[in-house]
Amino acid sequence: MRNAFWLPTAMALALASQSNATIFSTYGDQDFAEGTIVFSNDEFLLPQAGEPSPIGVQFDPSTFQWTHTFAPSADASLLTISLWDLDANFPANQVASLLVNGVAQDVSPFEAFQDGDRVHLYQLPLAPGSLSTGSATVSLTLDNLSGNAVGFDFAQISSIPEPASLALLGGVLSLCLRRRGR
Ligand SMILES: [Ca+2]
Ligand SMILES: [Ca+2]
Ligand SMILES: [Ca+2]
Repeated sequence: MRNAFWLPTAMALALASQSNATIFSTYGDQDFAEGTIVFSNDEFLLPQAGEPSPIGVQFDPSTFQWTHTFAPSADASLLTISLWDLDANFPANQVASLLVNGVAQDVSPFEAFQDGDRVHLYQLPLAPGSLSTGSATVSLTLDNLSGNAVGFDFAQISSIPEPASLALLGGVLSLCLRRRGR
């Protein structure tokens, strides 16, 4: 009986966690998973064919921007930006500024990974009301790269998983563990 109970519960948990975040807009498409090592500009650029500017490789210093459009929403939201080879271990901020609809965002998350040659998905919570107009123009300034090139794979705006759903998941999980322990 134990397995008969556990399997459907695990499936329910998997389904619940998948439906937890809503994707509002994706700019470009994801070609590299978090943590992928890419060895050259050419290797990074090959799968970017056909994607809109400024997807591709950027040099120092540069400012580039793109616009997300979506149905207006009051949801709390998360901006994910995938960059390759940011080399945040160099002094100062390699992402010097990030504006969303002209509002400056915290750039400290871009210092989180100090390794080079890898793709990282940087996740930035957006201020409440950021999705109210149905469009978000993102402007990103690179600086202090020491001649390095940085790849831009894709960007995405999604909802933040709701605490209520997480609490529900936690409750179901603890119930499962209690039953398994009997
Ligand atoms: Ca692609
Ligand atoms: Ca740095
Ligand atoms: Ca891409």
